[in-house]
Order: sequence, then C-alpha cells, then structure tokens
Amino acid sequence: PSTVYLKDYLPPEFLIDQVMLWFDLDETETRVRSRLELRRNPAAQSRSPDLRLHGEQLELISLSLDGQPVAPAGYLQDDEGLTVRQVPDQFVLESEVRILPQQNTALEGLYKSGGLFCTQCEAEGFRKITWYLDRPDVMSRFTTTICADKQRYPVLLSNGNPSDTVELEDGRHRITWTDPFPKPAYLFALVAGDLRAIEDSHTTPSGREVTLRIYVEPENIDKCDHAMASLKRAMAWDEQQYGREYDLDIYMIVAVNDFNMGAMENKGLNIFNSKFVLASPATATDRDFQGIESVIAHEYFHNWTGNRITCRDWFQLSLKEGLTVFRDQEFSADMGSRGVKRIEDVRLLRAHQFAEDAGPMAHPVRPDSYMEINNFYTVTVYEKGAEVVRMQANLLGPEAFRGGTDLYFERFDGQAVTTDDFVQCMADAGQRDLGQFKRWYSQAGTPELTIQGVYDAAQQTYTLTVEQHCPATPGQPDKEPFLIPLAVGLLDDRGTDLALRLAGDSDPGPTTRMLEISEPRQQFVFEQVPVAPVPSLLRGFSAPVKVRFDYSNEQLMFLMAHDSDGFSRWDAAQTLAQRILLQLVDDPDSLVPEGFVQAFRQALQDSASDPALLAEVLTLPAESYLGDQMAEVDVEGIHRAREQLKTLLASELKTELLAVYRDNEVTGEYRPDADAIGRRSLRNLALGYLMQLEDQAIQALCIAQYRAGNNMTDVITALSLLADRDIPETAELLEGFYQQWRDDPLVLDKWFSLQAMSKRPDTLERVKGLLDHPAFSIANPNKVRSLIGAFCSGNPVRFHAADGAGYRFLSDRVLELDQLNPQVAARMVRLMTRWQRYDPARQRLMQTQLERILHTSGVSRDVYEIVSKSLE
Ligand code: HT7
Ligand code: ZN
Repeated sequence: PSTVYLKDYLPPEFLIDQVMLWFDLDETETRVRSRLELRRNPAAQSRSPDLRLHGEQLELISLSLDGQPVAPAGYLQDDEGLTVRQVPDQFVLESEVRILPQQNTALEGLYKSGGLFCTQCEAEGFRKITWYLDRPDVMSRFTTTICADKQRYPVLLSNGNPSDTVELEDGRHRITWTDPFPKPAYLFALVAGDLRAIEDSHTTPSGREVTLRIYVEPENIDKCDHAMASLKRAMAWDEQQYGREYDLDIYMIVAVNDFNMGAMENKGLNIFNSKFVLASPATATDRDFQGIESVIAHEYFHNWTGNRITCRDWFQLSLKEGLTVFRDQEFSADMGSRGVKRIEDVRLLRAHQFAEDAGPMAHPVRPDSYMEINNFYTVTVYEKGAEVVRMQANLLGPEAFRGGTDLYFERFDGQAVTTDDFVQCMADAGQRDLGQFKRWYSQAGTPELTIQGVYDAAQQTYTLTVEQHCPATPGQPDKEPFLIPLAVGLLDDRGTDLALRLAGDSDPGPTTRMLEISEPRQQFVFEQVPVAPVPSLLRGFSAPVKVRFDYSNEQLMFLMAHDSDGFSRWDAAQTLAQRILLQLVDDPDSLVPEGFVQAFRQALQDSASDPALLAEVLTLPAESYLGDQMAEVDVEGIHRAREQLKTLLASELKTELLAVYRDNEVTGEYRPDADAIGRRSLRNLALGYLMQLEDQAIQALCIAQYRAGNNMTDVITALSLLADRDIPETAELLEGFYQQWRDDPLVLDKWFSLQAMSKRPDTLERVKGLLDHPAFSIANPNKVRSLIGAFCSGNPVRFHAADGAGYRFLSDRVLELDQLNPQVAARMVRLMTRWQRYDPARQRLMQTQLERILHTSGVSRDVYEIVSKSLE
C-alpha cells in the first residue's frame, strides 16, 4: 500500500459548488444518481486537463458531461476512481452507479444495519457511494432525494431540511432533503428504515426554534430520554460557554446497532452506535449514562468544531477531534464532578496514549504520513489533542482562550483549515508567540520532566530545577524542547499552601503557579519560603508529560492527605501504590509500609470526603499500566502482586470496607447524578476488595446485591465479581442473566465482557466457546469489542498466557475479521503490537503471529499498516 504525506498536500484542482443526489433503495441493490456542478479552483497550484474523482466498489451505469454522454474513450475507471479526460473549466457531471449495501460488511459507505439503511462517510466512505472529490477541503451544498418502499422504510432521512413526502404508485415514497450549509462529503448521511422518534425542542438565544428528534427501532423508544436531556444540556452549555448556537431547524440523532465507532457528527443527522443513545436504569450502568451524555455532547459540539469549520486535510484531524474532546471533557466536568472527570481523563491518557507514544505506532498529534487514515483515529489525535488545546487554555488563561475561540469561529467559519490556523488565533488573542508551542502538534512522544528541589534555610529560598527530555519515537530520533505549562504549589509542614513568590516578584503571588518550561534545563527560585516545603507538581495535570521527582513515601502520604489539588492527591496515592506494587513484583515478601494501609484506613473513615474521589484514590493502578512502568513486563508477577495487595488491604481494612459498603447504599429511584454515581462507585469498590477474602458471608452479600437488581451498575458489578470466582452459584447466575436479557444486545455485550475479563484460569476456553454462542456475531463491532477486545485488552494475565494461546486466538480472529471489516480488524490487531515490551519467549510468540498475518494474502491496507509498522 502507498503512503500519503502531509508535505505533498495540494489544494484541489476543482471545486464542487452544488451536489444533487438521488437514491433508489432496494432489497438487492441501490442506484445512486448524482449531478455535480464543478469548476476549476482559482487557488489550485497545478492544472491537469483531466478530472480525477474518487470512487470504489461502484458499478458505473451512465456518465454524462453537460448533458452529453461521455464516450468510453473519454473516461477511465480503476479500483480507486474515475478519470474524466479533457474537461472544460466549468461543467456539470452526471452519473449513475449501482452499489450493494446488503453486502457491505465493512460498515463504511452505505450499508444495512438490521432492517435499516445507513451511512458512514468519515473519513473516506463517500467514495463508496458515488464518484466524488472525497476530501475535506471540497465543501459543497447537498440536495438529496431518497426513494424507497414505504412499508419497510417509512422514515427517510438526510442532512438539512426536508420537503414534503411524495407517494409513488408502486408502494414507494420519495422525499428531498436540502442542506443549506456547504460541507465536505464525509459529513453526508442517509438513513432509511422503520424507526420511531421522541421529539423535543430547543430555542436558541437568537430565537431559533429547533426541533430535536431521536430515532430508534420501535422496541427502544422508552430508552431515549437520557440522550435527549443530554442533548439539551449540551446545546445550552455551548451557547453559554462558547457563544455557539445551532443553525438548522432540525437536529436528528439515529441509533444503529452496527457501527464501527461511537458516533458520527453528520450535519443535522448524527448517526450513533446504539450504545451511546439507549439507556434505562435496568439496562445501563452509571458509566453508560455518563458515556451517553459525553458522546451526545461531543457530536453536537462538532457542529461548530468540525462542521462549520472543518479540516483542510486528514492530517489536521485533531483540529476538530482534539478541540471537540476538550470541549466535551469540560462539559462533562461542569455537569458532574470536575475533579473525578479530570482523574478519569488522565487515567485514560496515561494508560492508552502514553503507551501509544512509547510504542511502534507513535505519531504526532498532527501525523506526517499514513497508509490508511482510519488507523489515525487514535488516542493521540483525540485525547492528547485535547490536552494540547487545554495547555493553550492554561497558557492563555480563560479570558484570552475564549477570545481565541471567538476569533477562530469568526475568522474561519465555512472554511477547511489547519491546526496552525487554530494556534494562530490563540497567539493573536493571547498576544504572544506560540511558535515553540506548535511542536506539540509535530513531535510525537511523551516528554519527561526530571525535577529537583533544594531548600536553602538561610536564604529562605526553594529552588526547583526542571529538565525536559523526550524519548525518540519512530522517525523522530531527536526532539526540540517543548513549551510546557507546569502548574506547581508548595505545601508547608502543616500541609497548607504557601503563597508563591518567584525571584523578581514584588508581591507574593497565588498558591498555584503556571511555570513555563521552554528550555532543556531551567531553574525557578521561590523566595520567602519559611520552611522546607513539599512541592506539588503538575497540578491538575497541566501538561501531558511524565514527572520524575524523588519523593519519599512519607512525602507522598503527606500530599495524599493535604494537597489542596484533588488531582494531585489522587496522583500521590497512585505513585505510592505503584511503587509498592512494583516492589511486590520484584519480591513478594517485601513489606507494605504500614503508613500506606493507614492512609487507606483514614480515607475510608473520612465521611466528609467526596465518595467518588475516594473511590478513585482507593483504586489501584491497572495491571497493564503497571506493566508500562517496567523495563520488561512481568505478566504473572504484576497480577500476583496486585491480587496480593488487594487481599492485604481487604483483610486489614475489612471492618472499614464493610462500613463503607453499608453506609453508601443509594436508596430510592435510580438517578445518574454525581452524588449517587459516586456512592455506588465507592460501595462497589469496597465490595470488590471484600470479595478478595473468599469469605462466604461476603459472597452471600454479593449474590444478594445481584439479586436485588436495583440498577445495572450494581447488578453487573456483582456478577463480574462472582464470575471471577469458582463459586457454585456463578454458572446458574450467568445463565439466568442471559435468559433475562437475551433480547437486549447492549446488555448482552456486558455479559460477554465480564466473562472475557474473568480471572479464572479457563477463561480463554470459555471465550472460544462464546464465539459460537447464538448471541455472538463477528460481523457486529460491539460484539467483537465486548468479547474479543475485552479478553485481549482487559485480561492481561490470560491474554499473555505463556503458551501463546491468547496470541493465536487473537490472530485467528483478526484474519477472520479482516475479510469482513478491516477497520475493526486493525483495531484488534493493535493489541499485539507492543510485543517488544515482553520477555523473549513471548516476543517470539507474538512476532510469529504478526508475521503470519502480514504474509496472509489479501490482508487489508488497514491491518497491513499496523502490523508492518509494529514489526519494523
Ligand atoms: N468523527 C467521528 C469519527 C468516526 C469515524 C472515523 C472512522 C471510521 C468510522 C467512524 N465513525 C465515526 C466520530 C467522532 O469523533 O465524533
Ligand atoms: Zn469527534
């Protein structure tokens, strides 16, 4: 497969002002007619006599130019597109193609999900629908007419505003949708099916009355209320926080069961994985409720950050994704607990993005090249991209940052632009040069800050020396220094924040300071420091970096107890737990500091503290994250050490854990608010520790929680804990759960996942058995993620079994899946690409499987790119 480079970007030679599309949907085939109004782009830097259009898997029926059929010698069709020879400077091109949505298992372009027709066009799916300039910098006005059987497809949707439906004689009907906003083809959408909708409305500050509709299959109509409420909150928040209001008369969301990702922000017609729409207390967990709120908001926020202003090319993907993730994170923080949200986001970034940065697929937030763009919808582009936006907010402060976004919306509305354009708005609004800052977009890797602190009692100064270094990543052996906002505080001996006065300041400043690190080595001298302080570093995780500071255990416990920054309290607990766990990996007999158990005890007894934050503090680092901290991952050692520490804490703190379990019961009607979610999470965390004790009374408590069945959070936690153990009741409970929920695919996804993540030694055999379960389908991405993905990423000790059975299992599934859905296959194969982190025997086993995949004939470009890069 060939590689596309950012440096080769050229503006399009042609523009398309208007597109008209006609879809004739049918059970065996679909016909698509298109009429494109094309003209040469005055800004083009090259001029060829021919027009080159993208198009894949299209059967050409007819082609005409300015009303005249194009003779066979006048065009050339190949696997990737159509060249029309010797075209004028301005013309109308009409074509008709035949496509086969029923056979489209890749879920890209037009496909069928159950009885529905739906589309997924980002990034390059529109070219599977008709010939087009399928690139984001070609923005056009779309008019779409859909014709289909009325009984099977009573609802026909596309972007924009609808005309009246026309009844046709043969039991079919037709509707036309007109989208007044120019858009790139990746935002095109079409849905047809037998759907029901809930409807609401929202009035924007300028007085526009917007109809809001959520379409689902009839049996799900009672599970849409949370999604609708989330949408309304998101609309109000974007008006308030960013001054952005919605711009069409109708906003539609459709939930489908077969979807490669979470959701898609098509203009006025979002298409969602049903997982991020449907919820009821009986079927969805707290995490599901939160996920729905955040994905609904994310897609809505794209209307401005992505749709009104889009990307010039796919290398700029983070322009819309990083910014929109930042916006959805801030929204969720405002809707729930800000401190907990920050911890969750950082946990995810450290677990997945830091790992990506340290592996063979490391790439900058703005990549330089790709073989398959679908492989670059990554945690680096999304989550690190969001951190890069957050750092600009940290450097500018809230007012100038808002000035920067206002400027961005004003300057670039209706255009396709670059991350440089975004940063320039920030630089202009903040009146500062952000040239060095832009390295965050172009350099891959996680910078490391090595910090030392020296207290001079005589001078009453405290000097922080900060050194930055960024490890090499593929293709980038040397890095230039980054501009890093480092938020610091200093705690005195009683744990109180000191007012910070840097050398040269006339007055004492605030208690948290945003230091700007721009050099390889820098010193900051704090004056009038009365006692030797304990520094609190990277408060609020002000930059996506690793910090190395030689804290003693006592200092970490001190920060855990006193730091005024909630994130830093959690971080100190994690650092200490990690240190203890890694010692236990090395030596199972090493002593766990009594102070650590005591700190946990105090935390459990602290009835004043926020239960949700407490649950975060008391959660031990994950096995995979611990592995990332070792020179060579010790799979079994890590699992053993973590189990050992959990059991020790459970037996030492049994009384306190039982009290927390008892005191945090949430009674009354289920509500997914921050308080109730926090209490459930603390209570279930306590149950998790207690279940380590192999104590029958506690197992009975767990079974009782399962049977009480008040809400899915409690039910699924109890069932997962039971599935980890060889308890006689487990098989019966698992079967009962299946029978209860056999008609609800989203609930069954949880059932598959909890079995895939079971600690039991025979889990792989059970997972293999579940592949043949009637409720499993390898063609459905949610099922693939919930069974295969959950086993390979959520069960390290079983996936990395020393005999290599887990690796063979994954590669067999990847090869099977690649025939159907390359995008999802490529996501799965990533789980084996960090093979260099393991011992030589496992390395060989993984390499063998990767090579087997690479040398299988017909492997997709998606999988080829990931596997070949991982073996380089
Ligand atoms: N912008 C959307 C990305 C997306 C996607 C990309 C590739 C293949 C399938 C896809 N489905 C959705 C989702 C988002 O970030 O909002
Ligand atoms: Zn997005």
